[in-house]
Amino acid sequence: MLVTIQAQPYPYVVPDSSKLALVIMDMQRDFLDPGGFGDALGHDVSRLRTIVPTVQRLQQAFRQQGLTIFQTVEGHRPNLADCPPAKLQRGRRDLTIGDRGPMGRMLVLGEPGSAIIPELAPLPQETVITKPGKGAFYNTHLGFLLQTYDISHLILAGVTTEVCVQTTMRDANDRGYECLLVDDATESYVPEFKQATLAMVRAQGGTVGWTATADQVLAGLGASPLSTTTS
Ligand code: C5J
Repeated sequence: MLVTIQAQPYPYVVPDSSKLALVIMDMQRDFLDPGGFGDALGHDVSRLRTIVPTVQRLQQAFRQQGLTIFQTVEGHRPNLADCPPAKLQRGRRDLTIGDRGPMGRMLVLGEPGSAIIPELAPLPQETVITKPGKGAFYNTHLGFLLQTYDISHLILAGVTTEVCVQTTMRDANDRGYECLLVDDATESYVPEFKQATLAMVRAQGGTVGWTATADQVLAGLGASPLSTTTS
């Protein structure tokens, strides 16, 4: 099915919906819940929660249409062997990566804080990419999976807009993927950073790609813009 989404800076066209994937980034407790990594960095984590219903609507629409969904989780092995010293030393406050907080060791895979929030829990057949870096391609098999599934178009959602989402979108763009960032399904701890990222993405005729609202994406997919989920 041809998909046309009314986007900025101009319509985003997908020749066939089978080539489209939704990539939901890092909607994990460490970034969204009090006591997690985002909180330890001194951020107001409640800002990120505001997008959950919108991301759910996208997730539900993709599921209903049988389209591909990936989720990502930022996290490290328990021995932190995949965490470069430069990352470990950065942003040090009272607690940092690997330290024990109320949700277990921060940004360590398998700990309660690394889990995707229950509202967006993946289905067993959906792929979760664990990544040690900000971008979803670095040291992961996302590129391999996209090639395997013959995906060429990525719709991005999740957190945080200017860090993991933007890093992934720029990298995907360089790899030849056509990327659209859903502006009300991504959020940042710093509102100005989100707005700047959206502006940068669509500047110069779409340097990095497109932006659109969730309603515009759902309309393009022929899904009801008002659909909600109860889970
Ligand atoms: C950060 C992320 N901000 N998911 N990670 O460290 O954006």
